[in-house]
Amino acid sequence: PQPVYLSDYQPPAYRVTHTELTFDLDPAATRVKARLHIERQATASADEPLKLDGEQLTLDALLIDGNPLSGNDYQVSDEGLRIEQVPARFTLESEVQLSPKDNTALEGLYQSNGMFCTQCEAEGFRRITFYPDRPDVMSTFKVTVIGDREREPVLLANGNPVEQGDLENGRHFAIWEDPHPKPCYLFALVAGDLHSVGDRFTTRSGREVSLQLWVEQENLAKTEHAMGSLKRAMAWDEQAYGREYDLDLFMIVAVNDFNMGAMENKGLNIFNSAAVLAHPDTATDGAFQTVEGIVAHEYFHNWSGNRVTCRDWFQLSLKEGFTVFRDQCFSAETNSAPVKRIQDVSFFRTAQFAEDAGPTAHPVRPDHYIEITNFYTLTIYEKGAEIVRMLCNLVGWDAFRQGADRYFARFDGQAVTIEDFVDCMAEASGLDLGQFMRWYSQAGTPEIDAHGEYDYAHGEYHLTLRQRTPATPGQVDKEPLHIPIAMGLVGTKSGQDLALTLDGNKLGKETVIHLREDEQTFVFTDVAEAPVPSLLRNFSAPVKLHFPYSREDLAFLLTQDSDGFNRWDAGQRLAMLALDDLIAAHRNGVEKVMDSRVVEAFRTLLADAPADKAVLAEMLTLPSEAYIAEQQPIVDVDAIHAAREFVRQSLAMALRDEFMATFEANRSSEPYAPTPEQIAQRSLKNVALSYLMSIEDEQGVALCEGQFAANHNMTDVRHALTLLVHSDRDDLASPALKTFGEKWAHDPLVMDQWFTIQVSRPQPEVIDRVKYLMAHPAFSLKNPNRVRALIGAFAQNRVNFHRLDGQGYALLADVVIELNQLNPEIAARLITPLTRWQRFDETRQVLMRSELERIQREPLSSNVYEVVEKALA
Ligand code: B3K
Ligand code: ZN
Repeated sequence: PQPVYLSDYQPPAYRVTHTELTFDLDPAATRVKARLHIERQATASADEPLKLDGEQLTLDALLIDGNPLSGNDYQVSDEGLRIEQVPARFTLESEVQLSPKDNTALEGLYQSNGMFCTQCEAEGFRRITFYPDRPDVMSTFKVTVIGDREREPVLLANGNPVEQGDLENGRHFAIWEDPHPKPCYLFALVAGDLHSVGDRFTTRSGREVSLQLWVEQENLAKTEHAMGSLKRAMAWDEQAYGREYDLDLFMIVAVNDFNMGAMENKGLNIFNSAAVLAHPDTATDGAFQTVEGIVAHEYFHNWSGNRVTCRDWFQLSLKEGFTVFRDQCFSAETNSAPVKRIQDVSFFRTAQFAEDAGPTAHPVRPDHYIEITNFYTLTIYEKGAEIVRMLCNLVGWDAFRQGADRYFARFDGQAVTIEDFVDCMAEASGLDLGQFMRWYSQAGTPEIDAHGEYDYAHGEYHLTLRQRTPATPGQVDKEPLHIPIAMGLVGTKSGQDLALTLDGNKLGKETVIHLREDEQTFVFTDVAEAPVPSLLRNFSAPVKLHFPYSREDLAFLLTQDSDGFNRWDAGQRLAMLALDDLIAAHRNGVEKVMDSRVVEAFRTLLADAPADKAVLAEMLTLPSEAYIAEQQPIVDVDAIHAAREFVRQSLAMALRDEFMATFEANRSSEPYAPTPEQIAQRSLKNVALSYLMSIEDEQGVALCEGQFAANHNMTDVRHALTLLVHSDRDDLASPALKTFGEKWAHDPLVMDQWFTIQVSRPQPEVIDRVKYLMAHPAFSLKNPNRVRALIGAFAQNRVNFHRLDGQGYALLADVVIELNQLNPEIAARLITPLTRWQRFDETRQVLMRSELERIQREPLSSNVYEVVEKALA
């Protein structure tokens, strides 16, 4: 497979102004007729051939302006169709045949539970018909769907319904028209036995929009939360960005087999059922929040992605980074803002930092790729969102909003680049964002070494910052970035933020300093008392910041920092210092001793609890094993697990009564609601229960059993079940698992949780459980959610996946090899943990590499090929 380069971009020679499609649906032999209205661009020469993308299609007819072409007039290859001579303006008609039921890759037109559905982004449309499958070709669409009246009573496509009726032989049809020109990756079709829940939304200019959520009958009771989320998102986009919806109808469909979370097809969003269905009995608080966030994300794409789209796939972060930033802000406003930030950053620093430090590291705007599907990454999405967040903070909200208005107005209906977006921000703010653009082209996580000195004699604080970005594959030399660092100086006597004066300018009590050089010193004057600096507040830039904080400094910031995020971060840093010592002790076979400062810090937190219970729950949660691993030069999974367990148990023993009191104080029998207050209370209660269960406290175990049996809501049930299964009390765990599995056997989304809980436990025989569950009748490699729930979850089970006998690696490689044939996109994603082999000890490195090599010897899809090749390079 050959890479595609950004520098090779050429505008299209031909555009499609209007697209007419007719689908005659059949599981094994769907016929697609296309009538494309095509025009040569003024810039292209008359002898420019017409090249259309097309894969796995059987071409049955081809006509230009009504005249059939003969075999000499065109060529069909694995990649598509080429016609040497075409007029400047013409209609091209084609008829192809394809087999949705055999489409296990879930790209293009496929079947899920007997229902027909599509996934076209990025390059799935070429599996539906011959077409210029690139985002800078935008066309209006008219779509006729013909299906079986019994099997497919509901026939949906983008836009507005214009006609429907019956045909012979039990068939019927529906015609849809989408007046907004769109790239073909936003095309969608759904047909099946679906049922809908309806609602309405009136836009602020008075347009009545009909909202429909289409699901299988048994899921009708799980739609309320998504519908509510959609209406909140529609209102938020009007209020925050002045963006209204632009069609009379907005539809969401839930499907069980889906590679990603959801897809923003114009007017017809298609969702993984896991990202849209939620009911208190079946979904956890976390799942409710995910549904809200993804519903909003896909809705926001209607402007950031659909009305204004990407010129080419290198610009993917233009729509994804911006839209993730938008959904993060929305969720922050509807939930607890500090907790949303803590959770996002915590995930980011674990998973994106690891990606940025590994063999598949790439810039937010990559300059080449082999398989674009591999680039729907944390870097494109989450780091892209962090860059947009920095932009917003740099220019300020008002200028950012003006810049966004400009962007939407200027580029409406166009396919544009990241420069176009940043230019609007530069124009609206008057700032020079030249150096800032490096964030898009430079891969790797910048590291900042900071140190500070207080000069008592002059009342000055000198803060020196040095930045460097480590080399990443294909990018050895890095240039300094423009890094905004939000900060304050917290007085050690007063415990208050001190007034900041820099270069004679009075800056208030919090400011943003701009690091642009390799090294810079900032001298704050009139600093009345010795401070502890609070740096990178609210994670103002996606960097690793090192500052030689003492444990006393961190304990101080934990209670005194005015920035909630940094209070949490100080706790994490304090715990990390203790964990580092314990990891070393474990490796050296020395007795482990708990750092009393951590115990005292936790005691203070529990006694003097912050008002936001959700924040407290986060503060009481230790860094995850994955995050701790990220901080180590060589990952020692066993030492990390042992050290973390030791800290958990020490805290539980020392603060047993406090945890018990916290648990009791936060129990509630109120009817479940996914409100921020209830979610906060449940998380705090469940964190306390986790501590009690870590020492198998007798009363704690009874409370855990009771919580499981009470069956009040899935958050509490799942948490209790997880704690039982992860404890050594098999006498309690086995019957609980059995009850749960039998009760929910009919519900795939709950069964996914049942699989995950079992394969995440730390006990070593879990590998056998994974093998046993792979043979379970409810397991299937064809369902991505199930694969993620079982295999994906096992690969996150750090002590067991990284077993020294290599069985964990071998199991994953076996699955990847099989999935490579069925679903290359999912196969390539699943390899990720193996690609991180450089981070482990020699023995594991050898084992991991040999599994990668075993995969490499197979005939590979371009998806898997690209990942393995990078991992072994
Ligand atoms: N835009 C889709 C991505 C789907 C791509 C799958 N290969 C989801 C989203 O970001 O909203
Ligand atoms: Zn998106």
